[in-house]
Amino acid sequence: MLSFVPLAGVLSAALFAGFGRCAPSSSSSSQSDALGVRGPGSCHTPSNRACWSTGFDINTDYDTNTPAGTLRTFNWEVTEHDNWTGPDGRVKSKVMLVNNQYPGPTLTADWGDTVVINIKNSLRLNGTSFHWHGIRQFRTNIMDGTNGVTECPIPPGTTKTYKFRLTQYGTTWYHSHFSAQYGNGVVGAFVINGPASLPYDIDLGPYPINDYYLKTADEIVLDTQRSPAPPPSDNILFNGTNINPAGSGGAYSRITLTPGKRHRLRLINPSAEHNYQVSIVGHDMTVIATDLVPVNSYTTNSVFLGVGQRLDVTIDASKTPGNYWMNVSLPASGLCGSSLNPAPAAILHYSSVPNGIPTNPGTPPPDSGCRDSLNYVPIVQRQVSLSQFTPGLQNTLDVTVDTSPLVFWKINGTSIDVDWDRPVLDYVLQGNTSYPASENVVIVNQKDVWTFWVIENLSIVPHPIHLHGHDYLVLGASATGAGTFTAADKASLKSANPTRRDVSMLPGNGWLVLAFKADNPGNWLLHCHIAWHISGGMSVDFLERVSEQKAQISSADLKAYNNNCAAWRNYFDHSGLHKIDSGL
Ligand SMILES: *[C@@H]1O[C@H](CO)[C@@H](O)[C@H](O)[C@H]1NC(C)=O
Ligand SMILES: *[C@@H]1O[C@H](CO)[C@@H](O)[C@H](O)[C@H]1NC(C)=O
Ligand SMILES: *[C@@H]1O[C@H](CO)[C@@H](O)[C@H](O)[C@H]1NC(C)=O
Ligand SMILES: *[C@@H]1O[C@H](CO)[C@@H](O)[C@H](O)[C@H]1NC(C)=O
Ligand SMILES: *[C@@H]1O[C@H](CO)[C@@H](O)[C@H](O)[C@H]1NC(C)=O
Ligand SMILES: *[C@@H]1O[C@H](CO)[C@@H](O)[C@H](O)[C@H]1NC(C)=O
Ligand SMILES: CC(=O)N[C@H]1CO[C@H](CO)[C@@H](O)[C@@H]1O
Ligand SMILES: [Cu+2]
Repeated sequence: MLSFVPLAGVLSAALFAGFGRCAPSSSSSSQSDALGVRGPGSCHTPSNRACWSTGFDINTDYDTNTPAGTLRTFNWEVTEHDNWTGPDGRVKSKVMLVNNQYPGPTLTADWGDTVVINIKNSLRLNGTSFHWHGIRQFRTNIMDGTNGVTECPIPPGTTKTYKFRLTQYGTTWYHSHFSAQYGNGVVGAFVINGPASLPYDIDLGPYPINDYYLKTADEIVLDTQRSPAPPPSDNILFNGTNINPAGSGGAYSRITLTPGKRHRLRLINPSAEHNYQVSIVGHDMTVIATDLVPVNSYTTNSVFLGVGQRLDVTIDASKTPGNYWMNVSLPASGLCGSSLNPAPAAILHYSSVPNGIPTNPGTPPPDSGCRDSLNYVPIVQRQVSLSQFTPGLQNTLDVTVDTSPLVFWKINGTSIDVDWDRPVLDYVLQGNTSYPASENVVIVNQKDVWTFWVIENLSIVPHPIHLHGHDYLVLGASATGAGTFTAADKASLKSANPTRRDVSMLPGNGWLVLAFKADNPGNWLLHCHIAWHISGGMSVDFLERVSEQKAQISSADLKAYNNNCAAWRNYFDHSGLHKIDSGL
């Protein structure tokens, strides 16, 4: 884990810190800091996290400016394990792990770096494919890792290389997009160091909090095909660990705070299903980034994280030194997840006192009703003109669910069902516009304009809606039960620098209106991030600027793509195995 050496107490220095441009200095973006990490210039200090390197700081428009970076290579192997004793002390019949770790290794790099990740698939039967959640993949759609869309799955026994540039910075994660495989453990954190909107002393690193099941993801997929009600989780893990609620093992996650210092914690929700609220007894959190978008600091006593979302927060160790609970609470409706752990928690421990079990239970935060906050204000601003938004059939995507004979989640009347053997990219490369209905494509041809989308929920279940290849503007979301979007609702939308991120909640029986700019040719999924829902078909595929896609693929990437597809077809078509869900 990376942590910056605390050079100065920022709790007082914070008063003087603005978002000022970096002063010119002789440092370059390849300079080393005290820990030997390449990237930040000498200006990126605890009292001035807003600065990164000469010419690059928190105000830099990262969609158009990227610092020079370095090349970093990672070699990972995905393996399968039976009767694996998990972190909460109980045995799982099967897991799939990256480099034998759960969660998988953290991918750490700097803003502007190019990363190369070689994935060796050593699973027994399953293919795999690695998606880099929230990464813009600017003009590198072929590296998006969505099998059946941008690539064929990687067959067992082979290696595939992903290579892309990090134009954004902050906290994200990666996961398999091969059916619900990430629920078996093929998941990890992804940290891109860069400037921050608030000074802090210590970076505590990524902190995933996720639902955890003793059944395999493959078993739960079958269960949720028969009945749409998801199973309760067996536990909720904090940073990969917890005691188990049966009291038969495991250990609490302990976060160590240094008294008097400000800490940055990178919260990630890599769950299969749970959307939850996080609070810390006696302590506020200050949000400084929503997904990969830095925001004006926003102090609150609890935060909501839907599946796939990240919030970078700072925590001041300014209270009486002691041990404090960090709690997760699920909405009382049960529609956003339920757990057999009735009081999931971790411990915040001040380093100046002995470890211990906290005694103050604190007060539960208000029930979020499974709605996320739209109060976050991005530092690099975007705005749209609502006069360019005419709600209608051409931009409305309705979500419905069929429950008989099996459960299918649909968007715009169709459950996506990708063809692992023939990704959508094949059609694009061949100039074949006869896309099968089962690919659920939505054509976006206009160049560099803002496109507006109304997602309407015709189900009572809230859904975390994720878009690949773009951060989107959250123009508005209704109250729960508000029904469909009407012309009158347009007046309630926020068009001037609204919250921007890559996952936002669609309220139950309500609507979500979002906008993204058609500035990145590619095939990009918009899907519910509940593993059981996308497995059941809840996705569309935006075919963005199809005519420009082929030209942006290098001949080496094209060759690797075709070789991998040939190897996959050779494997799967003779394996006797069958795809049992959408494939995503
Ligand atoms: C896993 O444990 C089960 C039940 O104890 C046993 O039947 C099975 O053979 C074990 N599998 C392996 C691969 O060890
Ligand atoms: C994936 O692996 C699991 C566990 O071995 C197996 O049950 C399942 O059939 C496999 N699915 C595919 C499509 O390969
Ligand atoms: C999370 O776990 C990792 C691996 O055990 C550890 O290195 C890291 O310090 C933990 N993070 C926090 C914030 O405690
Ligand atoms: C926090 O978790 C602890 C341990 O499970 C529990 O005793 C306490 O009631 C919880 N507090 C809140 C506010 O949820
Ligand atoms: C285009 O794809 C469709 C569906 O796979 C196929 O039937 C058709 O033959 C293809 N057209 C051409 C010209 O290759
Ligand atoms: C929804 O599907 C219909 C065909 O069933 C199609 O005509 C329409 O364009 C689709 N909507 C969008 C927004 O693509
Ligand atoms: C707003 C809206 O259309 N709500 C619908 C949600 O879905 C249920 C069941 O499909 C319908 O009964 C509601 O009318
Ligand atoms: Cu969903």
